[in-house]
Amino acid sequence: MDKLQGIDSHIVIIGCGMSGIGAAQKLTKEGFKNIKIIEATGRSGGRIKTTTFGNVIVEIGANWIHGPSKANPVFQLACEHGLLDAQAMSEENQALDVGGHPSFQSFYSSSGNKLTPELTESVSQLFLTLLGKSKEFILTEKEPYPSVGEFLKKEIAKHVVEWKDDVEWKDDAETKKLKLALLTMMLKLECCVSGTHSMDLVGLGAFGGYKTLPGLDCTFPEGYEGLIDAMMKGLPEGIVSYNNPVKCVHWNGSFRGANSPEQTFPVMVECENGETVPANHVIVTVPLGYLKEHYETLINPPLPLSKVHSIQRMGFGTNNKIFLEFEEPFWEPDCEVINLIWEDETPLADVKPDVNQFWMKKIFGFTVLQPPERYGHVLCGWIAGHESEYMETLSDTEVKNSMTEVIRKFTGNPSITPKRILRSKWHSDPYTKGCYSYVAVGCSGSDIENIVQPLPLQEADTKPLQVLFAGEATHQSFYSTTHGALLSGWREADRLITHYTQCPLISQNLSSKL
Ligand code: 6YU
Repeated sequence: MDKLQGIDSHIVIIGCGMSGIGAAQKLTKEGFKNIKIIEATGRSGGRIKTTTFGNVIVEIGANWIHGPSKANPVFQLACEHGLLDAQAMSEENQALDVGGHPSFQSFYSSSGNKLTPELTESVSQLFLTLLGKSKEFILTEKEPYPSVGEFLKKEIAKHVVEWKDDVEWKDDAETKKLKLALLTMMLKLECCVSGTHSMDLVGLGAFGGYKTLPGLDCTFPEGYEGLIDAMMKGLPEGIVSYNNPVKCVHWNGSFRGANSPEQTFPVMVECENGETVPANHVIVTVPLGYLKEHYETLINPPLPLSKVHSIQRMGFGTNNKIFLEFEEPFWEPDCEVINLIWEDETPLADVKPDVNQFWMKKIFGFTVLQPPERYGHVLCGWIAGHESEYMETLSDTEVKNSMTEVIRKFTGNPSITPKRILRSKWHSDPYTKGCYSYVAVGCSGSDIENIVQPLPLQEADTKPLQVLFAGEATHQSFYSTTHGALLSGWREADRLITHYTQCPLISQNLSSKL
């Protein structure tokens, strides 16, 4: 790759999240000299965001390395930089394959009781089996229902009928009601996993396209942002222009550089502050949520319709966290997850929830930040969808009061009061507009392919690869994850590297320079 040392093409990367940093990392390593990252906010990391909560550190964005094992590049980098604990790096941890699904654990019901394992285990098993089945339609020509939600609910309805005859499921009406309430909670959890308002919005045919890697999900003891800091240290100083939102990417033009008026560039990045940056190539890594809102003005000439339709079809939703700190734990020492079961709920009823009044019912439960020596007594509540977006509009006091009410109701303990609260507000974040992408009803893998296609679309054009697209939503099988984001950044960097190493004219120029 020494040949590339001479290449002085100007490359602008929009967005300094995992994908943008990944692209910059690969390009600089390969010898590209004129790389600039333009970032709207005052920090690197994007949806990887670690902060402090009282005396502890918490993750406002990405939490886990999903599938921490050899094939996961985020895991590899984290190991290289010494950011994980011994257990996360152990061969045993890497070999564990739980299919990427969080565990179900302690179940509290809205009448203040704890549900027994006899009741919860068979329901958890049923749900996981049905979820597994819903991923199989990626292999078939046609799916029986448009969405994962409809499929799961139809299957649940079939099982409810069979419950009468099956010895194992021979239950009284009250137990059946509780089992349906449990399944409702599991659907809410699934909304958090997929980052969607309802599983009725997630396309059944494409659902199995998401791939999991082996390894038991792990966290960064000192925070996910430590990885961003380590990666940033490997980039040239001053490579990022912060607090500089990009307004428009003008392409297919002939733009002169301020410092080199004799040279022309096919692309020009216009920032909100009036700054203009000419470039040979621009890699756009803004989140899909941002792109959905701004594609009409962000790219000029406008995006081809095939891209627009795919951007509109792909799903991008909200999954927020609500951190609560307590003086003392009310949960058992080894508890990792507290699931909340609203006894009056069933997945089989077709009711439209009153989002504003009952938003808190959408929380599927709380994860316990472990170990207590590091985190104290902190719970993290998870809430997806419109209820999550509504929660963002409330004050801290309103959210804290609602959480206090919920916890007292479910534990039957009227004196439990959280000390402190902190929550994420990803939907109101103007440069993200939600959390992560999912394949919505009507979507297929070809929508992701369409979004990825660089501009201009026609390869015959004289100036190819003017605008390239990366970011988690552009990865076929790891969308919604940090490793998907990193791999997408590497993919677009590789596209440019391959372009220059295979382009005969440039190779000739290079050999004459070397
Ligand atoms: C993971 C996890 N995780 C929780 C929550 C969130 C996410 N993810 P970035 O947004 O980072 O960067 C773009 C930059 O562009 C940004 O800095 C902007 O400011 C900037 N920008 C925007 N507009 C601009 C403009 N005009 N000009 C200049 N700059 C501009 N991933 O691996 N583990 O535990 C979680 C979680 C609350 C919000 C997550 C998790 C997702 C990752 O955080 C995310 O993918 C990457 O960080 C994105 O990097 P990027 O570079 O693309 O964008 C079956 C099936 C289901 C599928 N889902 C499976 C579940 C997996 C998802 N898990 C999620 C769970 C949690 C808790």
